[in-house]
Amino acid sequence: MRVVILGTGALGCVFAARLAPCAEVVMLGTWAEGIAAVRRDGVCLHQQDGTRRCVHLQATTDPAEVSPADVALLLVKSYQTERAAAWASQVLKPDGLAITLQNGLDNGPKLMAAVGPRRSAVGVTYNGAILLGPGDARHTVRLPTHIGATPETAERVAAVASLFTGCGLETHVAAEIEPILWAKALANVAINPLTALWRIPNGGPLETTDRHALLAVLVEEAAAVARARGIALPFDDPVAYVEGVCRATAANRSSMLQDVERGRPTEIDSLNGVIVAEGKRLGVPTPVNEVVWQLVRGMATR
Ligand code: KPL
Repeated sequence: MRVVILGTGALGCVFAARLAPCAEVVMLGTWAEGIAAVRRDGVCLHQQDGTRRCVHLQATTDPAEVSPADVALLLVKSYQTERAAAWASQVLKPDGLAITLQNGLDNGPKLMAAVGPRRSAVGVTYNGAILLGPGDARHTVRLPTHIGATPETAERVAAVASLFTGCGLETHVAAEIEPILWAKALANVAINPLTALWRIPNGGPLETTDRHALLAVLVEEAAAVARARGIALPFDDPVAYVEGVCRATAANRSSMLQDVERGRPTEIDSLNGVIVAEGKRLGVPTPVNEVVWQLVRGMATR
């Protein structure tokens, strides 16, 4: 199977390095330094035992150099989805499948618009990683991935899930992806901005009652929006669920904290921004999400 990974960030490196022994993997991205490093040294992963393993594979900034692919995996930042989706449609075989595993609530429709519903799938990954340098990452959180299937995509999604699982990236096929997507988003709308604003790891929001109180309000507002949309969340207590994500990923630095530390734009518009917009549309108040959204938007980027 030829798998094109769109994105050279932390998770792009993790998926590329882990899938390379089982599939023909190509990394496609716009970050010239990241692509150059992979071409030179391979994509490198720091293991939990302290060793570092590099895998050589094709890496390019030019979609025209990529042979038609069975799978295009979107792991770019949510504000880069349109361009990545256009590239996916350029590199995919007519019966290929483009899968978004990105953070955010607005990637699926953008992907579908570019490649068509028969060639797109929405997924959710709980894997976490830290980018240490161009083409160099540490896989910090090893948790499952879920990919949504429709009757039209079921066979291809099952093949991808079995490939990923066989390569050590536990992946499940989901008949209903929306509840899983929203569940993860509830964690992201609280953990990501709070860890980025306070510069703390994922376990930090549970450390004081003040921090926890803000986490709980963010989650409750977002859960109210999800329920108003008719999403059947896969738990009764959203705050307890997000506390569990904080504990399971306690030492990880969230992707938004890593973005802020690098002076890069964040995914806040696709997270709290969507909660605020959906809240307005559905008549659900989201004042705390709105303030946090503006606070993160106001942070300086280089
Ligand atoms: O998805 C994440 C992220 O950092 O973006 C969590 C679940 C918070 C793990 O770090």
